This record gives sequence, structure tokens and C-alpha cells, in this order.
Amino acid sequence: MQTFQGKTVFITGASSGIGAACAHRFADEGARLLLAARRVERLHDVQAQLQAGGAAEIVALALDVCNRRQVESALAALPAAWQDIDILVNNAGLSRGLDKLHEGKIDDWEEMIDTNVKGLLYVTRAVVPGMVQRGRGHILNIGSTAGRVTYPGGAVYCATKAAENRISEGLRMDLLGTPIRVTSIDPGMAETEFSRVRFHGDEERAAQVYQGMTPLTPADIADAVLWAASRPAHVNIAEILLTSIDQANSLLLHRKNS
Ligand code: NDP
Ligand code: 8X3
Repeated sequence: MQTFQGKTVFITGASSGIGAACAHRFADEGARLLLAARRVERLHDVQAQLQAGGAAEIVALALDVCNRRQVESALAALPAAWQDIDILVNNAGLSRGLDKLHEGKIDDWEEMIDTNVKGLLYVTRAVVPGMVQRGRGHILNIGSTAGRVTYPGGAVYCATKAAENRISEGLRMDLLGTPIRVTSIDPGMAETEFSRVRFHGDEERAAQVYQGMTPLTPADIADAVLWAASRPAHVNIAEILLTSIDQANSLLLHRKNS
């Protein structure tokens, strides 16, 4: 079993949902946390809650993962005591819109691709060389059931999550021969701010997504992340696919009122 006391865990998209839940889970295990997101005031709220719960050291980093230069400079500028990242949780991500592809908004596509694919790559490129140099590390990328089964209106989001799967697989191959581990955590529907963001703030439409079914909670997913990260050093959990009991895949849901 790996333990996390004194380990440095870097979580992107830690201001909300799954990222914030991962922060709580690793904090409970005594990890030092480097938490990144664009909404720094929300990160400070998460930080305050963690500190009230007795968390170890925490640094909140204002970061837009889509901004390649910002990713490079923010990580290079970290104080020496925070440079040695042991665990990277590439969680920052979003969906925008649920339009048919031929009617889709190109700005929505660009935002998803820039965040979920290019952002993940920029952060990975900035962090992993240090892991290789130090001879230790674990990258956990947050994928989705959407990366495995496409759904109508979701082609571009699903493609970004399929890309996450392929990038995780390729990184695992490229790191073969090192002790660095790579895991893709692929959850089904979880109630977070995800649908609110997808529908550009339309709360009513977002709430309908989870109507009549029990979704995963962010804590369920954080548990899977922690479990994968805590396996013995010679065990690499390549993938975890998890859904709530009311979901079989991207297309097949059980709703109590249907
Ligand atoms: P939330 O909207 O609650 O959280 C998304 C997080 O990503 C926020 O902290 C947000 O922070 C951050 N983020 C978004 N864009 C950027 C950016 N450009 N730079 C830095 N941070 C960014 O949604 P979830 O917690 O649900 O989503 C987390 C991950 O889980 C995503 O990758 C999502 O695709 C994936 N996922 C979600 C599922 C679900 O049903 N909820 C299921 C499967 C996977 P801020 O806005 O402050 O920058
Ligand atoms: C998030 C799950 O099904 O809403 O990746 O796309 S879904």
C-alpha cells in the first residue's frame, strides 16, 4: 500500500466537483495539496474547508490549463518545496452544449478540445519530466463513460474523453521501464457543476439530467482515485470504469419515472 503522508498531490480543476472531492480525500490521508483552477476565490473556499478539517499544507494556484505559457510558468515558478509533485490528478475539464454536430457551436468545440485535450497535455508535459527524473510518480487522468460510448449531441465532448483514454494509454507505454504509473478513471454521470457548465448556466436544464436516477457523487469518484493511487508501487491500475447503479453506459440509464 502507498501512503500519502507528506506526498505532494497536484489536482487541476480543484475548485468544484470531482477535483474538490479528490482534494478532501487526499487531505484526509495527510497529503500536501497543490490545487489549481481559474476561479481562485472558489479555490480559497475549498482551501479554507480543508484547513478547518485539519489538512496539511495547501497551495492554491490560479491556473487556466488552456494557457500553455501560464501552465509552464506557473509550474516553473513554484517554490522549491512544491516542485516535487508525486501525484498528478488531471481533472480540469468541461462540456459545452449538447447540439447535433452539424448545428454545433464552434466556440463550444474549441473550449472542450482546448481544456480536455490540450490542457491535459500541457499540464502532463510540464509535470511528468520531474517525475521521471525523481524516479517516482503517478498520473491519474479523469476520463468518462463518454470516452467509451458516444451519445447524440455529445460527439465532440465524447471525442475529447476518447482522446484522454488514448493519451493515458500512450503515456503508459512511453513510461514503461520507469516506476511512473498512469491511470484513467472513467466515471459515468455524477452530479457536480458539470451540467450547469454544459448548458451555460441553465440550472433547470442541468437538474433534468439527473431526474429520476441516482448519479454518482464526486466522493465516489475520489474514492476510486485514492484506491488506484494507494496500490503497491508495482501495481498499475490502467483503467477504472465506474457508474451509478442506474447507469449501464452513456446511452442506457434507468430512470424511476420512465
Ligand atoms: P465541475 O464543473 O464541477 O468541475 C470542473 C472543474 O474543472 C472546476 O474546478 C473548473 O474550475 C475546472 N476547469 C474547467 N476549465 C478549466 C481550465 N481551463 N483551467 C483550469 N481549470 C478548469 O465538473 P466535474 O467535477 O464533474 O468535472 C471534473 C472532470 O470530470 C471533468 O474532466 C469532466 O469531464 C469529468 N467527468 C465528469 C462527470 C460528471 O458527470 N460530472 C463524469 C465523468 C467525467 P474553474 O472553473 O474554477 O477553472
Ligand atoms: C460526463 C458524463 O455522460 O454526462 O463525462 O457525458 S456524461
